[in-house]
Amino acid sequence: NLPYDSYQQIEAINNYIDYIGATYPNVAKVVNAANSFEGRPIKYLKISTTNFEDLSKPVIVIDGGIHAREWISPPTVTYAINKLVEDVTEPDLLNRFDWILLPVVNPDGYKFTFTNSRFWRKTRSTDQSSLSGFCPGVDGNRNFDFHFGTTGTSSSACSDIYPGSKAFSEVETRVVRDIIQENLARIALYLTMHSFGSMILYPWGHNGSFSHNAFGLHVVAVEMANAIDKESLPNFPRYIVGNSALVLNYGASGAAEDYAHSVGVPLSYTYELPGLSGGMQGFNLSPVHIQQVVRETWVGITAGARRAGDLF
Ligand code: 0X9
Ligand code: ZN
Repeated sequence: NLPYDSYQQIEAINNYIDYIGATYPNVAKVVNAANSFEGRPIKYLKISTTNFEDLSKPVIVIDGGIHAREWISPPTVTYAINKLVEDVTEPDLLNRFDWILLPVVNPDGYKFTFTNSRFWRKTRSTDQSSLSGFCPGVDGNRNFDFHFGTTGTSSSACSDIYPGSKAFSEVETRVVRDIIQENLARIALYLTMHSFGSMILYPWGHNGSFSHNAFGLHVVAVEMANAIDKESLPNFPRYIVGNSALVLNYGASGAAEDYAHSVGVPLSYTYELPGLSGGMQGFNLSPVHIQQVVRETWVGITAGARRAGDLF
């Protein structure tokens, strides 16, 4: 198991994924999906109690670490791995679903926040075709192919919300796209973990309009938030749920949760995990809170999974 009293380097997270795959080959399979722009492996786990060719169960997909500085995100995904494989207290969730768990979508950016710049957000790619300067990096959560580059973006490559030269210009977002596409017919629930703000957000985030499944999205969001709040602490803010653009007061196009929903995932959410302070320090949640956040978030995931399974 990984420690949850400190933030882990990318190498430790990758070693943990490999360790799980090697130690529990009957339930967990490591996929080395691609190498990042700088050549780091982008690894995820497929967790299934039947064989990996059996395509009969609904799938739950959870990713983290698309935004590099949001350090509380990857541990919520590795903790889900722990609870499904090493410390199984809810075997029904393991038996009923196949799980795809990708703790760090953006390993280059994540590494950079440890070595160079704590509040780096984007990937680390350099795009020769960019006319707007020589700044590295694309905002992964603007790079998906849904109303690409229309709202909440900047055409300046130096901006933190630069969407890239085109949709899926980044190998990191293509990994998420391919997971969604490969499992499309079976994905009951997609969660993408961010920070911060204690929010559960659903489509459409590009413009604040409501999807055909808005009631379903809202009901399951309430279920998850309520489950989390029951596990929460007095010094933590209550969760807020709602349409991404309306809750955040900004539309943002090309986001993962909108993309997944647009291609057919019925229940698709962005979690904004707790930050406990404002400004940039919200990304710097003290390590003393990791344990609490991963535990309560797991309870939210379990509530969402059960409800998604019933509705699927
Ligand atoms: O702006 C984002 O990408 C997310 N917030 S963050 O502070 N983690 O960067 C919110 C994304 C909300 N979803 C959509 N706009 N679809
Ligand atoms: Zn984010």
